[in-house]
Amino acid sequence: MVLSDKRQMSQKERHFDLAAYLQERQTLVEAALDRSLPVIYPEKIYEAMRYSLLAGGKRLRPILCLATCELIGGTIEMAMPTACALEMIHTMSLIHDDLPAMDNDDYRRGKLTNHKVYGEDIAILAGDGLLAYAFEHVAIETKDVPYDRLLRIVAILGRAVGAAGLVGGQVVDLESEGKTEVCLETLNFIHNHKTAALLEASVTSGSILAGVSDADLQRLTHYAQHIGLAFQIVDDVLDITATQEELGKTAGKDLRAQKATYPSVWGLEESKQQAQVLVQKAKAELAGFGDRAKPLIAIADFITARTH
Ligand code: GRG
Repeated sequence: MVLSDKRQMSQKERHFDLAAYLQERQTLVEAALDRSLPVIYPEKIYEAMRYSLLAGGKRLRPILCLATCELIGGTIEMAMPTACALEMIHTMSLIHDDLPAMDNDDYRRGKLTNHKVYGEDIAILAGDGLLAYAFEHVAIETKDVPYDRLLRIVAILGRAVGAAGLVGGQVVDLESEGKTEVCLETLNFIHNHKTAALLEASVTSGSILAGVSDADLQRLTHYAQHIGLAFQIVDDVLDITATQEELGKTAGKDLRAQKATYPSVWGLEESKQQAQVLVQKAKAELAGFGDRAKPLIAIADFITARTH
């Protein structure tokens, strides 16, 4: 074998096909979500919950949960109920975020928002139903995991959702609306809570299910915090640069609402650079895991490369 063949071969071996990986994981997650929530009486609420839960989306949170569980030596089966619960929580937060009392959006994931189809009353209840069901689903459906780990998962999910997580971030976001001067500290608080908290819970819960050590958990937590903030910076950039078709929701909303965003503080180019720096820091946290961390490394790169 000549040197160039060898070089090509080792490049091939090193290559990780993220698109194929994401496609395969999305299919598994979609099927599990579909099975998780059958329609029973009263049908209307189950249909409303399923409408948003099965409306597509990247399924990034469940995929991260499955990936970290496997990284630490666990199985997809162990993590799937938690992965589904993370998507139920994420979906309920989107339903409530889209309500007229919050962001007042008509489109989400390329479809009419839940309240546009079912009305505000049912949309609120569909969100509440999904939130409660997420915890029930983890508790009832998780198999082959010691109870002490399961209890930690319940605590992690509760913290990520409540005032120390999504709810707290949303409150400060609402308070900051219309204010011309929002400092970087406040902006970071909002997004560390609204966006990064659930991504962190996705990464840590998967690894805890598999019995992660304290040292590895710390590395994975740092990885998640970095990609969480990078994800939001890119989200703010895409709100300016992407189309409604690409986003599946109204584009340019932040500018019109005069919302403080990373591009409004740093400008577009600096925001893109800051996101890159965070992704590099995230990947550096994975150095000790070797080749097993390839999916998490590729997902970190995907965060800055994504177009929706
Ligand atoms: C959690 C009890 C409770 C209430 C909700 C409304 C609210 C409190 C919080 C807002 C949370 C929120 C909407 C954060 C934005 C997070 C974000 C970046 C969403 C977009 O995530 P993607 O791009 O979406 O992963 P897809 O559709 O691909 O899943």
